This record gives sequence, C-alpha cells and structure tokens, in this order.
Amino acid sequence: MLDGLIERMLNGDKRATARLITLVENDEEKAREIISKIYPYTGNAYIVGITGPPGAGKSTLLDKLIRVAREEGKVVGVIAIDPTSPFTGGALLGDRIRMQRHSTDPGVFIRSMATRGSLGGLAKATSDAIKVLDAYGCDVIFVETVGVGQIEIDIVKTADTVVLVTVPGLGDDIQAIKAGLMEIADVFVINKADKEGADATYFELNLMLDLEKERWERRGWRPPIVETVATTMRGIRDLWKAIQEHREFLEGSGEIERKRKFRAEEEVKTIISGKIAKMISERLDEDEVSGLIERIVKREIDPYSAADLVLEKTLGVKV
Ligand SMILES: Nc1nc2c(ncn2[C@@H]2O[C@H](COP(=O)(O)OP(=O)(O)O)[C@@H](O)[C@H]2O)c(=O)[nH]1
Ligand SMILES: [Mg+2]
Repeated sequence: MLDGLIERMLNGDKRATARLITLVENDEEKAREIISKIYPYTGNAYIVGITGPPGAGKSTLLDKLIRVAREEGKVVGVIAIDPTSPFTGGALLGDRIRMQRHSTDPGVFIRSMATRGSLGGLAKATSDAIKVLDAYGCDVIFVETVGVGQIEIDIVKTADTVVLVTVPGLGDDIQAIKAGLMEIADVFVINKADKEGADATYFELNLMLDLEKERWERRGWRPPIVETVATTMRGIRDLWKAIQEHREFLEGSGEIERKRKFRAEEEVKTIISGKIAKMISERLDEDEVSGLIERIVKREIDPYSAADLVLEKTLGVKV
C-alpha cells in the first residue's frame, strides 16, 4: 500500500500526498518506512519559516507570497502550525475563504499541523511533513508558526530563511521578541504598515540591529527590514526579494551547508530523545516510582537522586 501511495505522490497526486502526511503524523512505524523510501527524492525544497505574534498577519502575508511564488511557476507547500491560522481553521471566515482559493491549484499544497501532541511530536511531524512535500516536488515550503512557544521557535529555527513578522506599536513586545527571536531572524517584516507607528517601529528595529552590529558583520548578513501591508500587495514583492537575497547569501557563502547540518542534527536528536522517552515510559515500574515519590515528599531522598535511580534501573546504565 505504501509503495503505491509513494508512487502516486511522486507523480504529483495531492491526495496521496495528504494521506502520506497523515500517516507520518500518526503512525510511527509507517513514518519510518515512508521517510526511508522517500528520502532519496528530498533535498530540493527551500524552507522558509514565518513566525511572529498571533494576529500579526503571517497567514495573510503567506497568502500573498504564495501568489508571487506561483507567478514564478514555483510549486509551493505550506505547513501551518499556527493555531489561529486560517489554514488550521482558527480564523475569520473571510480569511479562510481567501486561503482556500489556492486549494484548487495543483501547484499549491497547504497542510495544517495539530499543535498538541507528545513531547517532540510536533517537531518530528513537521520535519517529516516537510520531507513529504519536498519529495512531492515543492520548490519552496513555508512553515508558519506563532513565535511564542519554545517548540515553535525550535521548529522555525531549522528553516533556511526565518522571517519574523512584527506590527507597529509593539513597543514592549519588541523587547520580548529580542529575547527569543532576534537571533534567529534573517528578514524582519513590519506588517500592517498602513497603521500608525510603522516608522517608529522601523526606527526601533533598526537601532536594535545597529546594537548587534558585530554579530551581523561576523555572519555576513544583516537582516533587512521590510514594511508590508499584507491585505494589499504593498511590500510583498520586496519581501519575496529579501527572501531570495538571503537564499543567495546562504548559497554563495556555503552557509546553507551549515544550516542543513544543523537541521539534520536537530532531527536526529529529536528522534533519539523521543525513542529514549518511549523506552523509559515502557519500562517504568509505576509502583516503584510512586514509592520514590512518597520518599521525596518525606524528605528521605531528593528529586535528583530519585530520577537517577529510576533511569539507572530502566535503562540499565549508570547515569
Ligand atoms: N490593517 C491591516 N490588517 C492586516 C494586515 N495584514 C493582516 N491584517 C489583518 O490582521 C488579522 C490577522 O491576520 P492573520 O494573517 O490571520 O494573522 P496571523 O495570526 O499572524 O496569521 C486579519 O484580520 C487580517 O485581515 C495589514 O497589513 N494591515
Ligand atoms: Mg496565522
């Protein structure tokens, strides 16, 4: 059954592709088999992460970016991990209708991912779905995530180009963004530039980049700031151009290799920790754990020593 599905997917069948993604998402054994079989067909897609606070306009921007990429004849994939995304059904009806016009286009494949799941589940499901879309023939794959949770940040970090979307008047939020996301952004977007305060936000971001000057100089890439109005086409082509330029920088400097190695490393680590977690939960002696917990509460043993005891016993190695 899998071979037939994979063959259909490789021939551009969207339904077979959707089915394969569902399988890699939900069935660990099948995921393994599918990924091994399709892996030789992957490696051509360019991955663009789009992140930022909820409501910043990420999905609306994506809708426009899909259009521009389609004009260039690119086959486009979208993976939305944003729970408020029109793709995941959390948006206003109008937004959802706007997105859906792409669903009849054979050159566009849109997929949403459940945000809830087991530890590392989302990251694994996303990277597997990326591989399926890559093998399907996508030239570019956009991954939309809300830049809030650590898991989402970790996912977007593995993209080739990371686009961070902000909006005017996020004074305090810019400080918050600085903490987690500043370092991973390759392109900054000030969306809703039709609203008041876009210039001030531009100034603030630019100042922040000036303060980080040494880092950009070392990296050889200073993230450009693009102002957009996603509800119109304003700035969209500039954003697409900035993404292309970052790609050229990565390819020209050999940085792309480093990024891909990083991605592979993150992936292997995720698989390993997932397997270890599974091994432990399968072998865990629940009675023994509750006994230990009693002892922790009674101050007979500390939590670290208790954890070591459990791990040593379940894994059979000294930790
Ligand atoms: N005024 C204005 N509204 C926008 C712009 N971009 C998006 N919006 C609106 O902002 C809301 C949230 O957009 P959405 O794309 O779902 O944001 P997301 O949560 O970041 O994906 C929607 O009602 C959009 O129509 C813009 O550039 N200007
Ligand atoms: Mg969204």
